[in-house]
Amino acid sequence: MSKTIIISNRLPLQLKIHDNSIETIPSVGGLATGMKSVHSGNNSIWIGWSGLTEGSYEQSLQPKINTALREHQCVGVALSKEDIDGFYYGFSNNTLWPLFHYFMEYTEFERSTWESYQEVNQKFADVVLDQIEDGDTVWVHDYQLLLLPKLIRKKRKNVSIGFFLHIPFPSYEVFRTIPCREELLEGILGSDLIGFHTYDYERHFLSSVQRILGHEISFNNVNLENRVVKVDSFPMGIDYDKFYNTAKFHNQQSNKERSEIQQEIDKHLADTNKAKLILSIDRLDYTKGIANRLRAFEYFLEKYPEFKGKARLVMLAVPSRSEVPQYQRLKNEIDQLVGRINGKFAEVSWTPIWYFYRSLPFDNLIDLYTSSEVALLTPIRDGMNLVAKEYIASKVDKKGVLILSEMTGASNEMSEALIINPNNFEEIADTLKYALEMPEAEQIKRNTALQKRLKRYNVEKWAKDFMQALESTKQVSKKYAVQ
Ligand code: ADQ
Repeated sequence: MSKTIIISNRLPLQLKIHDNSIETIPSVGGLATGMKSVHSGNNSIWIGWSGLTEGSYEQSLQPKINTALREHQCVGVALSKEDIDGFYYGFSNNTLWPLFHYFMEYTEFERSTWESYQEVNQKFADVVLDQIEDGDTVWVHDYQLLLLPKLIRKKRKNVSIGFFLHIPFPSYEVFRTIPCREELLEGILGSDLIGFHTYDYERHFLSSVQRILGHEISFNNVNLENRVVKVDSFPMGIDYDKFYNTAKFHNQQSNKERSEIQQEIDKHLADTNKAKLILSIDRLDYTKGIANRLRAFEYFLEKYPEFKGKARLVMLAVPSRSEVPQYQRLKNEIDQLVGRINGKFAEVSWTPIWYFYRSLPFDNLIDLYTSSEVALLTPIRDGMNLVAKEYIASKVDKKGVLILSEMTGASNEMSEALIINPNNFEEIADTLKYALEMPEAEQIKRNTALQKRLKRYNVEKWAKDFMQALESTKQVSKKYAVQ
């Protein structure tokens, strides 16, 4: 019986070693949730790195680790610290991540990290080839594994391969600057189906394929000598019911049952002079436009001083890639900006910014979503941005205003939000004023339309649509085989 193999850089669980035993903590992230319908029963396996580098634990524990992974239908790819430095921090996050997000000034190209990227993609391929059989279906995820589809296809002709990119695909003019552009495109083209969050990313990819490799494109198909590769957009959704139902449950909880953070928020809301809360949540990453957002908020308070004491920015930044100097510099910049703005505007009874630099448990995240009148999300570039969708899904009473950067994939599907250019401080300041004063009836009207769409196109539907499209490419391949 044929099976499905999901492959991502990280496995959907975390491993913890306690003396002689292994604890597995399943991930609750969007991808793991979305894959539930695909990664279920005994008919699928998930291949990826476990998060433990070779040599960081006793070798005698390896059989136990393998067994623990097997219980979750997972198979680990063994990576050394050098692999992680070169492949992950190096080529993936110092070359591909900034380039694909149009941060060309941050993009480094080093032969050694490119070599490490090729070696690690080969390591993934070796594990996959060990597991795969004719007739199986493979779904490869994201920018760390761009070479993998071709490496699998080279050895296995009779399998279906899908690839999905979670970040933007840049325009041809940007993509062409990378020295290994042919190898990257050929790597992805090992697939039968290639998926992006938006139609724009799809067009950019097709344009690069045509102009760099010279392949013929018809509609959204790439015609290779002996195969057709289908390219399409699949905007990723969220687990809508989980956010909506948890928010509903929190609204019904008694005071005693409420989390510490919610009790603090309750105290704040009980204050008759309460300031409205403007929420922002992201990983601390330069693509998310956090520094821009702070400067725009500062400008807003200068332009509309009547909001001093009446509005407050609640900014949650999740530590991310904190070993990379670029990210450390960004953290310093943000610390300074928050300090400067708070120092400049604070009053005895009001501080303009509440800044949290940490990861919060899911329940606290929901509390923040439900308690904020406005969400201000200003990425400079973002493949999709799930926070925007989660904020709207958590608004059980349909009240709340989403301000969203036009540079996110999510803005394409969320036209009822207030869409802004993250570099235009004038526009952000005016939009913030508009959002804080928006009548409730307008909020409800906008959010009713947004929620309807998000509920229908949830993450499960996203995974199902992709798998169905991959299945239908098999028919096309068969036709080619006959001709
Ligand atoms: P990310 O860049 O990580 O994902 P995003 O889509 O916003 O960005 O997802 C972040 C996730 O982390 C959300 O589900 C959110 O709930 C969670 N999260 C954020 N802050 C948190 C906190 N403080 N504590 C706990 N959880 C927190 C990449 C791409 C995106 C794309 C996704 C999915 O960069 O563009 O939308 O993959 O494809």
